Amino acid sequence: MDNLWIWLVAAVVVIAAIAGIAFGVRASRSKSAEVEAPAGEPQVEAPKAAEPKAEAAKPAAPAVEVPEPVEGRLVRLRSRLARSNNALGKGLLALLASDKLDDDVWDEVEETLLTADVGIADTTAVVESLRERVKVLGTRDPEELRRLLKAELTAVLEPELDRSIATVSPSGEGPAVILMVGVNGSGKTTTCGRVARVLIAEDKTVLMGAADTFRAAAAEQLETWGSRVGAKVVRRDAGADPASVAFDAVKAGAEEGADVVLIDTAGRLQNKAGLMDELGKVKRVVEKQGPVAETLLVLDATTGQNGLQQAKVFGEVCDVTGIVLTKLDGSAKGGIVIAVQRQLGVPVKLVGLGEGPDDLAPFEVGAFVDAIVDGAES
Ligand SMILES: Nc1nc2c(ncn2[C@@H]2O[C@H](COP(=O)(O)OP(=O)(O)O)[C@@H](O)[C@H]2O)c(=O)[nH]1
Ligand SMILES: [Mg+2]
Repeated sequence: MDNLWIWLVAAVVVIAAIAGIAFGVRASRSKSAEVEAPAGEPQVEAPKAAEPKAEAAKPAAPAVEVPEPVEGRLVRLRSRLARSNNALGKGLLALLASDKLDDDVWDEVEETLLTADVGIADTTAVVESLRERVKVLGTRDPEELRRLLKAELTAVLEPELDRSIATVSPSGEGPAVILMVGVNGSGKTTTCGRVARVLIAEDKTVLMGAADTFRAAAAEQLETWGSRVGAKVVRRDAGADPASVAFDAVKAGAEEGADVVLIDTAGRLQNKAGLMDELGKVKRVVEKQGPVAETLLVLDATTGQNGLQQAKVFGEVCDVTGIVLTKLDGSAKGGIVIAVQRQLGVPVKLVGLGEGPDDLAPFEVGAFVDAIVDGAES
């Protein structure tokens, strides 16, 4: 019995010793692994060392993104345009395909156009002309009617207008200054960024001025775009005089030999006199250094008649040379393009069809009409 006890104790001691040795070996192995890893296992170390490097490089040299080509952008974004304006094209074609094209049908055609925000003058013009041509040609062929409808819509959109964005100063000297105006939330800052992105891709140097000094966030938003696209931004603290920021931006642009200076302005529309004072001053101050090349009015397409009212006020306050119609992707009323152009007598030059950096397209009458009449396909 005694012997058995001795053996048992001995066995426990031996087992404990073996376990202890094993644990010790493991512990020292993992310790040595910790210590040795950097030298002995470079493949493990590599990503560790690379990570902080990549992080450190980020703020210093952000990667400048390259945009998608501008040519054919409207065609690429066609499905968004067609989706949002389905009611217009499909509705009109369905009506024109009616068994009898009587007064009631023509009244409905008129109503469809008015509902799509086309505006009374152009609606009347389109309907009268279409009616006349259908009568003269005596046609009931759907393809022929589609062609006639497209021709009428094209005509009221005035395809002959110059829709290019000026990138050369009218004086021939210094940067081309582009003022971005419009009410808050219409998409001015976004448009500055997206236009800069395209110009930079065309090898132009662009500087942006944050003349919306009413909110600190506005200048930050512009700076974010600036670092993303590779454009320098001139800004001051919130509350600074917008005109002097604009002046500084144009001055810096001239000194640095920038091709284009984009001025992002504030759009408080509390009263016309205030707006006139503010934008008038920005323009006057900028023009001490040379004429403004372009004043782009940014309008939110989803605001409909309200947008037209804004267009009227801005048109009276500043010399608008082009319209940027944003958020056309969210509007079921593509007719606003026709109405706003008519209202101001200046062309729609760019359209926004989403929030992405490449969702701004040059406005092309043909592609637009095809999209709203034919829909997403063909
Ligand atoms: N869906 C859509 N959103 C847009 C478009 N353009 C701008 N936005 C959005 O509208 C909001 C206001 O834009 P912002 O540039 O800050 O307007 P600002 O106050 O005039 O400078 C932002 O959330 C933009 O992303 C567009 O074409 N489509
Ligand atoms: Mg803004």
